[in-house]
Amino acid sequence: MAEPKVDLTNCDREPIHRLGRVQSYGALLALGPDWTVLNASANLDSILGSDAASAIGQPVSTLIDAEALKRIRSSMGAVESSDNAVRLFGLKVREALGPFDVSIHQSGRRLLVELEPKGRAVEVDVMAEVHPLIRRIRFRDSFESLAADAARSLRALSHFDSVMVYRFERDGSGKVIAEDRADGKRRYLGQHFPASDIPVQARALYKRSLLRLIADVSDTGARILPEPGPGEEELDLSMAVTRAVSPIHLEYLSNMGVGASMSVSIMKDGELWGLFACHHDGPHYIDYERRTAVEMFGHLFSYELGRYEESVRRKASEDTSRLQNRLMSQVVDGQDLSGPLLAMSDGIQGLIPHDGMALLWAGKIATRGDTPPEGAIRALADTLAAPVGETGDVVAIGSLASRLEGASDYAKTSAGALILPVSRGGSDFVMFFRREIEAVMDWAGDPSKPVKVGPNGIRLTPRQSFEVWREMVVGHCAPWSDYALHAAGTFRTLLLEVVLKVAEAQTLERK
Ligand code: BLA
Repeated sequence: MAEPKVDLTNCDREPIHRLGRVQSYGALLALGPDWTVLNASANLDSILGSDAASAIGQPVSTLIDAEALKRIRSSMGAVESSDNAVRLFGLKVREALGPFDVSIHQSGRRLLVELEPKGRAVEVDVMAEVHPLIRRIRFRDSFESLAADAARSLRALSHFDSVMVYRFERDGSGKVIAEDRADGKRRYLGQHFPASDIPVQARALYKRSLLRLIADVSDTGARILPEPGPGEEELDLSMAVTRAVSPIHLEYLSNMGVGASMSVSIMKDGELWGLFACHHDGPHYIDYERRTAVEMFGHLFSYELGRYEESVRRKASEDTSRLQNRLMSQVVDGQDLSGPLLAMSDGIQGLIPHDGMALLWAGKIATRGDTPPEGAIRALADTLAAPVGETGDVVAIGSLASRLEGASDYAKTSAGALILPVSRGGSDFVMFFRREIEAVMDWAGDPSKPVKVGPNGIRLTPRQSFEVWREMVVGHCAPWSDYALHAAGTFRTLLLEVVLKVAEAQTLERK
């Protein structure tokens, strides 16, 4: 079945796990239940010295020595699920050849065996190298320094020319939050890119398979034989370490002037939080054993990230209860709440970053900092009153223009809002406003302009990607983070308690 043509408008549909090719650094064999070779990559010859077409239909024992097969078989207990590959390093696959790193996993009903010649001149103990680097990754003062330390360590371990930490926002777009380069320069630090640069199916794969090596951007790879017949599909290479790369992404990398790329997933709570994106000027291969050490490093960083966010959360809840105590004491004094609440804008800044704050309380409006005009605040409340009154949830708005006419007039200073309904009737609100996201980038002298323009034009360069992202965010504020939403939820609960206390106090006064 012919796949629909993939272009820049339907990237999310490209079946990147079924391209029918492997990268040239390894050979792939697919075995049936009786260990007969059903598929072999055309480069079997250059990797193992055996012709791929003639290997098909033969028992695997014609390709791999009995001793090595025994080791493979005895390690197979660990292949419980297809997402769990067995790794064997330095295996003597054939007496006459050097050692291989081997990955074995189940894909559908086939067992995929991938073989990478180790070709190491000197024996190196990667685990001895990774240990001190891992010890260095301990959270100290700020998250930025943790990310920068990690980028530096990963560059030392992987020998790539450049390592970036790329963090996803809630909308799937991403930002480079750390960059460590051999030439000491900063090229992409602080820059944003649209979600489409890493399509959804690629992100889904990086959640299952945590390391992706693209060893040579100019390598078109080797075909897996035989080609599928009518009605048959290419092999599912989702978990294959030699999976070949989408031509669109290869074009992106080559336009970027990159010769090799590697990404390592950073996970948080089972979700893809970000990636280490590693680049090399020329082709760059690191063996499976070193890649495994890199992956371990990624795991550790993910763990430290979780600990860091936990500590931030703890501090936020301490800060919130301190705020609550302050508010409560003022309520007891019988003060009007608007003043004290607005005065808290600064204290809340660390929990909910904002440029302005408004209270719509018993029909009156009080504001601080940059907010939309009063009429717009009331109109906004009207659009929310009914649905919000029912669910009582915090509402995050990235672009007020999506709800209000004329919002572009004040978007520069108040582009988005976080709204906390604080009465059951749905008429009282605390609103936080945020100005339009900073979308200015200094690309002066940037070498990432197209090196050559490929079939898909210049869209496939970071500079153009940035432009796409910039167009998407006009009139938007920076995305409200999960953390701000969580803090807003806690803050709202606290306010409801305070409102209740005020009502009680007023009832008492009346008696
Ligand atoms: C994959 N795109 C990727 C990856 C990264 C990026 C890091 C992971 C694979 C790798 O390590 O190279 C994007 N790389 C970036 C960005 C920066 C960077 C943003 O260094 C910024 C500094 N890409 C596009 C468009 C499409 C696209 C428009 O820009 C589709 C039409 C596709 N990107 C694409 C595909 C993959 C990908 C298909 C998956 C590659 C694979 O794993 O097979």
